[in-house]
Amino acid sequence: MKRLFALWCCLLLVISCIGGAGAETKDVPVSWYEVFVRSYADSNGDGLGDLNGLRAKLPYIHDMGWRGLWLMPIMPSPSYHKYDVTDYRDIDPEYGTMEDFRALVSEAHALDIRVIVDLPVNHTAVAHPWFKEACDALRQRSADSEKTGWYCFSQTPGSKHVPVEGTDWYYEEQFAGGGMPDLNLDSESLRAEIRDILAFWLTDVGVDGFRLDAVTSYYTGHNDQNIAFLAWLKESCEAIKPGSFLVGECWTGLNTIVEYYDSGVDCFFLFPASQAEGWVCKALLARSKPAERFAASLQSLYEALPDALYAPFLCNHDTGRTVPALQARTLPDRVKLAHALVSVIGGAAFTYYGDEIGMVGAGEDPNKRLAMYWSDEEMTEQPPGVTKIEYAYPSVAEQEADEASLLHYIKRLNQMKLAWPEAFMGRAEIRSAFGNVLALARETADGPCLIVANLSLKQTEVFEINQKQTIFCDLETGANTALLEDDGRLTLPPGAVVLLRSGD
Ligand SMILES: [Ca+2]
Ligand SMILES: [Ca+2]
Repeated sequence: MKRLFALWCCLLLVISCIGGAGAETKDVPVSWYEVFVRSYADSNGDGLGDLNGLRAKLPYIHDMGWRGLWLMPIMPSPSYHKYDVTDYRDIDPEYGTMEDFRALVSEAHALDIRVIVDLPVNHTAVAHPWFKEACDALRQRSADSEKTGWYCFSQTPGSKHVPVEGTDWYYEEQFAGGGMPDLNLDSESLRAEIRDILAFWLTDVGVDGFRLDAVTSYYTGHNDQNIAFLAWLKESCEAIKPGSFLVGECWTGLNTIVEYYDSGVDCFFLFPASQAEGWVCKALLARSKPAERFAASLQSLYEALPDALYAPFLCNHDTGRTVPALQARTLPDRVKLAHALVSVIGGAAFTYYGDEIGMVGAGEDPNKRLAMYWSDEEMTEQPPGVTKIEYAYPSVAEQEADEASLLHYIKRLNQMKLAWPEAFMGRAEIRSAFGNVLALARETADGPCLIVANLSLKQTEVFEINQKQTIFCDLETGANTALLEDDGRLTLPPGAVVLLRSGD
């Protein structure tokens, strides 16, 4: 075991010259929280989560250690999920008013929490006035309506084409059956409108950026055009409000995600690390060599995108929840470790609401968007269309009363990251990956750090650490704590993640 860290000291000198993530990422929060407002917290007793309900939970979010907040769409929409917008400059009445939202943003900022909103501009709702005006113009055969140029109309039928009633025209709809006509993002006048919408939210309302929905569908099958449009979005936001944060949903493999970073958009969700088939779950469910497996995945990321801001996550509103993916209904320690490994990857790590208490849900979309389980007394209505309502782990109230709970673990994880954010930002050097133990090094402004993780739920071997290292922070899934002895031997309890720094 001694060989693992034999070169530790001299290698540190090497990485101190390489450096970490770019300076521009330094201010980006390392811990983000995704919220589906409808299922989160209800303030007015109508059963639906709303902005004032969420605002009342900001102290909880802050106390849990999240410093970034992504709200799924809050603009007016006929659907429960609101990814089909009818007005890009307002708040859905189910969620409250623009004044409610301004108050939410203001209070979040006072708590040092950044707020980004979902921006679905691949498509609108069929009920959007733009689309109605466009269809009316087609029916009246008035070719001069500006709005007909804002959608992808065609007179050729196709698998993604839906007839426009009363005409011989079709509209393109990439998300079939949703009543969501695709916008024609080549239209100069539509781009001017989108730019105004960006300015409205960034400058007038004061949000900190956007989560960009369905970026591979802007121009389906044409990554180059998608990337060019994203570059235009990023440049527009920078011109409006420098430092605006953009994260894109590019639901593809690593090679394609790498290409999308050419757009200049701050980051793209790291789908290859997420879900049951992703890096984290695969490593933790492996029969052997979890550290080698996980390290190989990390190495592929660090080589492909050495200087990027990453956006790792385990699950979101479109994917199955983490607990079922990990086969961990009775294994909270495995869930804890999975959350830690997401953060170990480095970057702006996103947690989906409810994952901090091990909520479950898979299959139909509404099952993945269940009411936040605050307590048996405090919950919103379930989303329409839900086919399975199940809570495998205790409520927030119960977990708050239990120091050993998943909730308290997530809180400690976020606190560890807040104490030394740079230790969890950007590319790392893989020091060692052997059996169950992974060791990663990062250079930070406060000196080099070493993260050592036990990827198994067994008490581990003892490893040798350079004697100038001290434990900065340690995170355990159970009651036993990591032990660094004077002779440099480090003992790692089950699932332990230890952050070390150079001794003074
Ligand atoms: Ca409500
Ligand atoms: Ca499209």
